[in-house]
Amino acid sequence: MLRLYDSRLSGNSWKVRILLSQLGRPYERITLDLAKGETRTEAFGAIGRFQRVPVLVLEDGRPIAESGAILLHLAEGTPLLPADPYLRAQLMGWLFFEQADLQKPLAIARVLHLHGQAQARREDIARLQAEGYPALEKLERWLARHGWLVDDRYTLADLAVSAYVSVAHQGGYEMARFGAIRDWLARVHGQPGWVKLLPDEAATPGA
Ligand SMILES: N[C@@H](CCC(=O)N[C@@H](CS)C(=O)NCC(=O)O)C(=O)O
Repeated sequence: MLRLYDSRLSGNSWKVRILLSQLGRPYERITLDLAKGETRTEAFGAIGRFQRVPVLVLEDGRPIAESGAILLHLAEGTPLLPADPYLRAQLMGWLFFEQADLQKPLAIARVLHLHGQAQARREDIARLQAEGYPALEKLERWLARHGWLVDDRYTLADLAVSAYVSVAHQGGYEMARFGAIRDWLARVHGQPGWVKLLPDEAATPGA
């Protein structure tokens, strides 16, 4: 059976859990405690070379690190990953944009808020938001003109990009100004098999 190493609040791992659910793939979930340094052990380093979650271990024991790599591997041959090379390039463009421009400013601001450091680290959060807002604005501009990120339908790009955007408000981002993003998130969250990050969490910001 597939084995997923994740952590309770990891948005990158959440992407993989959404995809596994949408593909109906059973898996064993091993939730590490980041605060206890469980990703830093030698044993975990032997499985995940970057010592971060998510890591997926395939049925034959081979591990895959990096959420984007895991998503692409799992989605191969499914409608979530177009076969057409141009559409795939478009899709990967969104995955790279998410990792390069969007994920860190959203994720780190969120972690600081969740760890009660919003006041003490407000200058860091302001710097992160100064990076995060322009990326959100680019996403908003695209979504104001398109229903989906690629191919006019729900794909891996929507799944991957939406994860941290869904929880951006937890990092102090004011999301009310992003109407097209809000409507897109509602469409993404309504996809069959989509799962919440935490069972008791509201699906859509503000909901
Ligand atoms: N680019 C990586 C980022 C992975 C990442 O940042 N993982 C975080 C949790 S979301 C983690 O394991 N942090 C623990 C650490 O860095 O020690 C991916 O997309 O998988």
